[in-house]
Amino acid sequence: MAHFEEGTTLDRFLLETMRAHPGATGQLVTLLKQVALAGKLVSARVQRAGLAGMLGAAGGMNIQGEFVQKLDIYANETFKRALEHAGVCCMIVSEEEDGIVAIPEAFEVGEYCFSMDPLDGSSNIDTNASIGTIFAVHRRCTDGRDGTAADVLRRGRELVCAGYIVYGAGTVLVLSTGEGVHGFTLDPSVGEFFLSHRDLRLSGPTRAYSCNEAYAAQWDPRLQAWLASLKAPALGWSARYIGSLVGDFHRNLVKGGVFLYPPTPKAPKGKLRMLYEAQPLAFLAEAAGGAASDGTAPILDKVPATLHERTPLYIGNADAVAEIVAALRDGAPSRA
Ligand code: AHM
Ligand code: MG
Repeated sequence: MAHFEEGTTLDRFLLETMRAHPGATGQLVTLLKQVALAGKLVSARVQRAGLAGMLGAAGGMNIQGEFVQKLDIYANETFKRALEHAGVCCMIVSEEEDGIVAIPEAFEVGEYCFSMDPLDGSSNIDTNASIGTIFAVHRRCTDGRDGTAADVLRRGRELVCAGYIVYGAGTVLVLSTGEGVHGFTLDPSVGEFFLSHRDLRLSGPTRAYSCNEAYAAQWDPRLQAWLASLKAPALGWSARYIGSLVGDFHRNLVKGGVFLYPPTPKAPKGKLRMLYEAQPLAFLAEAAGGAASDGTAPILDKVPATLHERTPLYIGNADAVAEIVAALRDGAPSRA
């Protein structure tokens, strides 16, 4: 892969990466440029939403709730509009839509399938905590004009690209085509993403966990025992939970850590969705040297049966994910 200096624009990175792959049609570059465009639009709207959320809090919960809902819809519509006319997609799947979103007849179709959670963690908007867009890109495997469920209900290892845009203190786009994981920070003064996190790695021993510990009593007792075993002061673990998957994953990718969303008796498959949350983040985790599991098998080896299928998720540094899988199988390790 070409060597990129920090400060390289996203456009230059995409074009030079494409040139390094003879035979590339340019459709993926166009797709990712449209993702970046939509991300800039949503980022601008999220920044204004923070202000509106503060005003709404004084006026009552209903207005605020309605606003949050509007922002979810805005993100969904913005990403759909940005991608449907570019001639690079044959279908879109969104957390906000029950079925496949077809490309309108007025537009050309392309070879890629785009799956997304347009605004993950949107319950955090009014707290000004990080939220984000998560996306997964498949190259279609069926013929015909429109893509079908068979084009996306595949092993995560068949993804050609995955990424997210986190709207936090800054807006950062993180992506991988399988060769490293790179982050680009939006400079709002010029409206451009610049390479800011080159070759992010999930390496070294983990010392931070992210989970909603209020649910712990409902988890597998072996997982509870693993969590309890981390709390010996000498081990130096910290808990860090935003309650926004994309924000928690980003923190762990930059600083190291493991995220858990285990199943409970009431939610035997957990909460998070396989196609547009677990698979793309697992693709990034593995490309960064980390791991992702549903508790028994790597997420990337699983095939979702439906567009909105849920999965338990353990994701982050490989040592911690391996420990969790072992604890769920054999019981928690002794830290003595
Ligand atoms: P969403 O996609 O509707 O925003 O829901 C998913 C979110 C994740 O971002 C986050 O990890 C999780 O829900 C938090 O759930 P909980 O409030 O149960 O801890
Ligand atoms: Mg989500």
